[in-house]
Amino acid sequence: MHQHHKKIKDTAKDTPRIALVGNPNVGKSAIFSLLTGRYVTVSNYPGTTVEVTMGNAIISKKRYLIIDTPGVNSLIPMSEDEKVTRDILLEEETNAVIQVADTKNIKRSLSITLQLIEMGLPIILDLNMRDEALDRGINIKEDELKKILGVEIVSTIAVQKKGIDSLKKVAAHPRVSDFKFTYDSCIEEYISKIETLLPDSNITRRSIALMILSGDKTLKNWLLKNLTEENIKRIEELRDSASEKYSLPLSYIVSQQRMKIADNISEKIFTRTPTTKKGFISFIDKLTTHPVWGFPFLFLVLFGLYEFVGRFGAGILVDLIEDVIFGEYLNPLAKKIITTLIPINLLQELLIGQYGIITMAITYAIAIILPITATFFIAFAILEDSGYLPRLAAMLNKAFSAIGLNGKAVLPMVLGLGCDTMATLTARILDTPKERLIVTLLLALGVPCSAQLGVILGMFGKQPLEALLIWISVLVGVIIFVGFISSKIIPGQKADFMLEIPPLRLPQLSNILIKTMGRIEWYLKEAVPLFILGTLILFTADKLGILPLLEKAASPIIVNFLGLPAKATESFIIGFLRRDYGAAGLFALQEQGLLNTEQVVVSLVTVTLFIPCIANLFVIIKERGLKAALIIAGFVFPFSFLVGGLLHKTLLWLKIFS
Ligand SMILES: Nc1nc2c(ncn2[C@@H]2O[C@H](COP(=O)(O)OP(=O)(O)OP(=O)(O)O)[C@@H](O)[C@H]2O)c(=O)[nH]1
Ligand SMILES: [Mg+2]
Repeated sequence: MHQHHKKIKDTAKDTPRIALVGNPNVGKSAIFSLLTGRYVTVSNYPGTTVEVTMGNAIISKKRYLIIDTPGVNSLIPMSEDEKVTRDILLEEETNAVIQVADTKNIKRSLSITLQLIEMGLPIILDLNMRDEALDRGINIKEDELKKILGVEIVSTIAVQKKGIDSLKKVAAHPRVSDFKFTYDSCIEEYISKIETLLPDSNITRRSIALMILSGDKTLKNWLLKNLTEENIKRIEELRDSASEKYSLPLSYIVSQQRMKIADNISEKIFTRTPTTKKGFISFIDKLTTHPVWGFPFLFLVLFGLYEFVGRFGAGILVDLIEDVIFGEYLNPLAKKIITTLIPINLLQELLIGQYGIITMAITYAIAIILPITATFFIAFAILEDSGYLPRLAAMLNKAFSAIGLNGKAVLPMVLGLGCDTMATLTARILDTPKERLIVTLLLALGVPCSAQLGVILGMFGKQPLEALLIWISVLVGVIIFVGFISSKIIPGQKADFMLEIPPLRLPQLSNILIKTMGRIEWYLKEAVPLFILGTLILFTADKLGILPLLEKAASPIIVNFLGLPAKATESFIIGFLRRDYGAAGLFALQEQGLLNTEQVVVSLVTVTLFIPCIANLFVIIKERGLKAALIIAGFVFPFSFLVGGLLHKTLLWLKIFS
């Protein structure tokens, strides 16, 4: 297994460090941005952050290194992103931990606070989302809580930038809590036995002993590194003999007892005056998750996407930029300049020929894909920030559990519509390797990413609605079919942990704009070089006379089996580099009138299922290993053509578009 969290660089060794830790989706990244001035993705669903981000902050005239971590439900990690956070605390010296808590859910947060106290770390408790707590009539007796825990407590509203100054003020003076609490005598006995065998480290022996007793397997490497084999063996014997004394798993017993202590504290400090506010938002909330009305609502969302991205982005904006700005001004201008300045024919063609860098790569990237992607990014950011995505995931949970995935696994699948590469990283929030593998496979196979989806919606915008419906049905069918088969084939368990549903929120314009700009920048940096590379490949192949040969060689598949024009081969070649580029090639073919409706459906189904883009492939290798990546690619590639071909035959046979 590879290491997820990178060691913090030695150059920053003297800078004191503050780690932001807390449950998922409580606003850690939002606080991080406020402290450091550095933007990191903030979204309204758990699992936004799956890697560590660092940034500098000046607090009381001193420089600090602030570390943003993935959210944790417990510091005894169940999933890989949780392990990242635990490992920071275990293996890096942190001078302070700011625990960010959701004030509404203080009880849940206190359980993490207790674990941090157990670790002996200097902590500050930040009660965030005070606005939402107040809305719900929730009040926390901060002074009381401060007295019980003996640590500094501040309350913040990250989205309104409130309370950050007081947070900074106390951040310079973290305190180690002297709150003591114990487990039942049998557990305590084993804790003290194991403690004596453990070395000194960044966190207390007691907390490590509790991790061991809870059967934390992710600790193994650390133990091997820091303990003698003999001691490890003795520790394992102690752990086994302890767990024999209980009929339930020790991890459960320990967390139950800790939770009880959290409950007791919460009872003393938590008050709630019932509110009767039932506004528009709570009406929408009911609608989105309703077992029946949820589906019309989903349809409404999809329709909105289709109108905004497919019609407005791919229709109006693309026409404007491609036909007017590029077609009438930029490309003719570039042609004029280049033909007068560069007299060499080959170079001219390289820039402005049929496979020219300007006329093909740049035009596709900027004139076709950019406007579509940008509109999609905006729409997607609104969905992300409103909290609709986890609701969608919860609604689809039933369908997905039939194919061996739980509600948590649906989220990465939905996020794949933004970017498959990022979504593959988000698979880290899943608890079992089996689920992570299935999700990775399905993402690589059948979930179109934003750029590709945008182009596809743009093409369907010019076709009858049945075309789009067939495309959706085939993809959903393929995902369910392959998901079902793979859940039977791939060994391992499925976890039945349900996804936590955050409240619906009105998205903030500023966050949407920052996020969209960030994504556009990322798109331009990542996509354009690959577009140029793809164009160079086509250009060279064309000049060397290979292109016709390739088209001929591929013609049994492309022409005979899929029923597409031979020129579509080019789209599949560049589709190897990026899915959206492949789709853009088809977009151009359609514009030239070379594809009829049936061919549009077949080619888009094939190109959607077609292998993931290079970036996604690299992430698959990084996350799941080379072998898994090769198996996935080796399956997806022929499978996409198989489905495309079968669809072609079926459509012909049913005479749907003829
Ligand atoms: N109303 C309100 N919303 C907040 C506040 N702080 C953060 N949010 C919103 O809560 C959501 C989660 O914020 P993030 O900063 O991504 O949370 P996180 O703790 O980093 O989440 P993970 O990385 O998934 O663990 C976003 O939609 C934020 O805009 C707050 O004080 N009040
Ligand atoms: Mg985060």
